[in-house]
Amino acid sequence: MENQEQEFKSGFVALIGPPNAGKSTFLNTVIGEKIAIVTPKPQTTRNQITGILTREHFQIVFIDTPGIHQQKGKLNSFLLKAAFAGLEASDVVVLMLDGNLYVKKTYLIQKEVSFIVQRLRQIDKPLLIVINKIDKVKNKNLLLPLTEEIQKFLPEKEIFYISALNGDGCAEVLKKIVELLPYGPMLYPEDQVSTVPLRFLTAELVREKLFLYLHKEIPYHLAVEIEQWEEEDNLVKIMATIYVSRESHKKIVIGQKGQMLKKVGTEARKELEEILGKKVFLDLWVKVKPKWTENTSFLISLGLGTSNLELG
Ligand SMILES: Nc1nc2c(ncn2[C@@H]2O[C@H](COP(=O)(O)OP(=O)(O)OP(=O)(O)O)[C@@H](O)[C@H]2O)c(=O)[nH]1
Ligand SMILES: [Mg+2]
Repeated sequence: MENQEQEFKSGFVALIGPPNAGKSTFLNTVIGEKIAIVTPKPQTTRNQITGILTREHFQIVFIDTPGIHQQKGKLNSFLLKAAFAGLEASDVVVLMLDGNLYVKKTYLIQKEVSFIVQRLRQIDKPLLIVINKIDKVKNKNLLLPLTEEIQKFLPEKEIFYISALNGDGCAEVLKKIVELLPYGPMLYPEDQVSTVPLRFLTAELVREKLFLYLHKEIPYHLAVEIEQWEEEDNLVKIMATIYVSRESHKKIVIGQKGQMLKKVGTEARKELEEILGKKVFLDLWVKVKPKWTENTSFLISLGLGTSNLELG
């Protein structure tokens, strides 16, 4: 028994990178469950989201983080804080990059990643570079110049090529992470896959559908808050508010004859029913809250940019 404990490895692994690199997709794939919402739009993730992978000899606690970018505004500064806090809390760092984006535009890497690299240089932690979306790279020869470009500013770091979408290469990344993890005890119960509370996941699922169906600036100016959560025998009654920053956005979120809100509500409800194994009654309301993205106390009340690690 003693020997077994000594061999057990555990720790936190931060998933960081520019928006839209596939961090949340990777998290869901390796955990085998949908924990983090995923959309084709950048800046989908707004909090630290944990995914826990437990096997006989290790427990990896992944911390998915908001994509790092340098846009201005209070909401963005909250997101950045959450991303860098994830980095600070981790034992191993995975820098994820969208390989398909950069094979066409290698010049972009320097611009997008230098800000992250600056931060990485300030901390002394094992770092893996993961080039994602290689299922989309038809000509694999193009990965060579991309690799050389990355090595210019991140020399001597091991580079992995994966598809988070179909799982190719993910096992090799996991194997390397386990190698780098410190020895230590199990941090969470072995059957726990996340520390994300169900209420939070519910709000996220609603936000995911809104992100999928709404365009331009609207997704970036909305937030979802769960107002009520009542459980009965085989039914969960949930009331949620969708905050938008303008009256014109409210009209679009509701849609003609309420169609958009209905579509969003139905899709989120179906997914929730599967997760909860219960019938769900989901009541969505839309409220205008002007300039909420610049309202510090409101951002705090929404729990934006924060970690849910302590809730484990
Ligand atoms: N083809 C392909 N698409 C991928 C892959 N991984 C992620 N995607 C897609 O890329 C988009 C962004 O994925 P996310 O997982 O939300 O990216 P993210 O890094 O978490 O983005 P933020 O939360 O905005 O920082 C989604 O449309 C995914 O389906 C992959 O391996 N191959
Ligand atoms: Mg994400």
